[in-house]
Amino acid sequence: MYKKILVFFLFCYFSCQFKQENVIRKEITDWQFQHNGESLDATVPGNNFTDLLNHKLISDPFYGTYEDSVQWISDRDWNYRSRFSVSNKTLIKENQFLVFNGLDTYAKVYLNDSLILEANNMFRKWEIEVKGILREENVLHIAFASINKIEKEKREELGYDLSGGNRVHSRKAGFHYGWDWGAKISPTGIWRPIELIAYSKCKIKNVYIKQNEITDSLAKLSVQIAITVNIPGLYTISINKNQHQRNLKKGKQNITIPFFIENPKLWWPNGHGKQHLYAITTIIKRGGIQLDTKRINFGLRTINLITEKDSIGESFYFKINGKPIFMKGSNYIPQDNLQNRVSNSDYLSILTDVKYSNMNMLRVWGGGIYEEDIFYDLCDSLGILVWQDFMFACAMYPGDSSFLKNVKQEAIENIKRLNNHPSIALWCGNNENSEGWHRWGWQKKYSENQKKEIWNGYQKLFQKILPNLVAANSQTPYWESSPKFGRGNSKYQFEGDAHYWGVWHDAEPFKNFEKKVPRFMSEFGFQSFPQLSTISTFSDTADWNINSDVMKNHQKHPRGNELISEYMEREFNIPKSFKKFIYASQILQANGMRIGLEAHRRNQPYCMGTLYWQLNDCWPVASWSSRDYLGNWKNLHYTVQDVFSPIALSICTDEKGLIDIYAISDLSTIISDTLIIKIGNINGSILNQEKYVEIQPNSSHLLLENLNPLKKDQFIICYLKLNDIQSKVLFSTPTKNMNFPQPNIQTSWIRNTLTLSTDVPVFQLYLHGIEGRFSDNFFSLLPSEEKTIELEGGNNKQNNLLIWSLYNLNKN
Ligand code: BMA
Repeated sequence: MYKKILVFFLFCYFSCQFKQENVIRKEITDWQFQHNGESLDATVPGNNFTDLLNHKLISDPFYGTYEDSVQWISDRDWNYRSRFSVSNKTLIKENQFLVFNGLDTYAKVYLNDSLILEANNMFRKWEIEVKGILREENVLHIAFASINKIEKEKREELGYDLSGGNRVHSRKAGFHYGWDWGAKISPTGIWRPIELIAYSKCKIKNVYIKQNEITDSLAKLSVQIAITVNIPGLYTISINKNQHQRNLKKGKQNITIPFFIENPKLWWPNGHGKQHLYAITTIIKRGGIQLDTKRINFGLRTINLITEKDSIGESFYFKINGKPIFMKGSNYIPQDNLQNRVSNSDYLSILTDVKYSNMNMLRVWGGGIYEEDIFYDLCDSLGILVWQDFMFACAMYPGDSSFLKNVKQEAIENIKRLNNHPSIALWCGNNENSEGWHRWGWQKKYSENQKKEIWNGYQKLFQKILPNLVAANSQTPYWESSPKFGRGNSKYQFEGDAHYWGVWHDAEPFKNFEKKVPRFMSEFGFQSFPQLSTISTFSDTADWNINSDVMKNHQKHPRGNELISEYMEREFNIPKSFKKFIYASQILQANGMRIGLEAHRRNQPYCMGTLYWQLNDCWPVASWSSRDYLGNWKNLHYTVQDVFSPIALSICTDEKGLIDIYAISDLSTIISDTLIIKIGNINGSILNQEKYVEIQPNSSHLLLENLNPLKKDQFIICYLKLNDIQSKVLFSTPTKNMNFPQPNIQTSWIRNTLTLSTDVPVFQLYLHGIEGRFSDNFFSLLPSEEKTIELEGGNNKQNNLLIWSLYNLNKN
């Protein structure tokens, strides 16, 4: 399915890039890199790691403990060279530019031995005029300096350590330096394409569609065009079919042209309406000859972040097109340390998974990268709002003028690159810098003057420069730092967005998710291990023990395995078998996170969003992700799909074990249905109760309260009959105390469709052992039911299917 959508998407995507007579573009693609005195073929876009890997000069750093063996790479300088020819047609153009879309990170660039650029920021795009240096035959040489060396020099210059370590001196992805879910693999190289662009008369630099007013009958827009002109005079600018004459002066200038759309169709996030997109094509002509064109896709929608004082504290919610919307989503990190390995189909696959798990928001976290254009294009078409952090995370950064100037340019370029995307919902200054500074003891090691200097730098950047740039270049809200307050300040429950890490870091019980509900949860999480097939890609069966060196290297949180085991003991008898431990870790994560996700949704409108930590992985590792590095859905991802469905049921208990049942709806109409409550004994006898219910729109709503506590070996599960919605299963005691009988599960296959039935209730039924993705997994099955599952992308080895359930876990 992905492939068909991808081909269609790419067709639309590339057919938008028109060819121009006046503007010539050429990508510089033939590259070599230098290693130990030898010149070897290089891949661009790419980096030194993938080049060394392609030449088999290093072992796969994701495998075993090889990560350690590649650290020398960041101590060295790296040289890349390309020889390229240029036609006479290009050389006669008045403007000739080399455009570097991404250099990671410290690079001196020489064209035919002339130094044309000294780059120092992987997040910037550099456009360098090369007329007069460019020849028919050219050598482009990029000398990348060792990251480690430069950072050390910068640290010496400053005279003290900044929290976060030496990485803060470089404008480079934070996660390259290792994270509590990430390997330390810090590539260097040309990570985004290099193009030669030549033109004469004029060129459109940028087009921004400003939305002035949208009513049911009319959208009033201004098309803001940044343009460079060589020959002054009268030009025709057409916006779609409307032509406008403008006298343009020589040089750079901005022109604004009004544009109207009658009976506009709005863009809505996933689950709230269609993602209607419009296209505006700007064409510039002179004397009837087309000189340049640019097509912009955009959506019509308003977005407001509402932060208003109220009787409890201060709200934090998003209004889209005037409607308050509960945000359901997760935190996104880069998909690989080596970005050139992330393909368009990887973007499509992860973002369709996001849509089908009923999310409407992703937070692009500040320790990664400003994502590729295709990421935002797909978010636009799938209805995924993007909370976009600026790339600053868990640290204090330098505040000197050259650093701030560099960052300012980075911010302008990225805001302008993204400001037409309807998916962009928020620009956020940083991840946890303010929280770290105020509540993690960072200030202790500094003198009063140093503290002042560091905090001044913070204020300049996050309270002045960035908010001003966002306001000047977009219509998107700005938020200084996520979270507003962490768990170190009790205000986190009453105002702003929160990162609640009492569960996990402080080993608090999962039930605390229900007690500590904030206004908007932008991070909370719990770890699990990835699928066994993913573990197999980096280990031998001999390493299959969570304490082996290899497994420990693929667990980056210092207390990760300890915490998983501590929580697991509360719920299960810790399995001795490695495979069952993996299975149990995923159940633990999914059940625990479910408590939080449901509590947040249930508590709307007090709480208006939940973004769990974290959607994905950048390498195969034990982590908080719901979808592992290879794209396998962990138990949590299936659970998220369930909990986030437009109508959901939520069961919870109080301290006395009394049971409440809630319905939550994102729909805009009242739904009538029959609530079925099944209270059963795990041996099979089940009592059914039915109740007619009306589910209110856009709300959370109590359907039944104070049901009697469950008795020994009992469970409860609820359904909405017409809407085919199922709640979670609640047991009378922790799983380890339940005496699950051995089930006899019947299976039958018709092609890729599997039908299952059972003689006794089974829970957390886990289909595995064969390739492919099951349409559902980790579900419960009762004796009276038949469950049909589709297998996507299987290899026909259906006889290898293995089925486990909680019975297998308790049997150990
Ligand atoms: C959050 C994130 C990350 C980290 C995660 C888990 O606060 O912002 O820095 O990976 O916690 O510890």
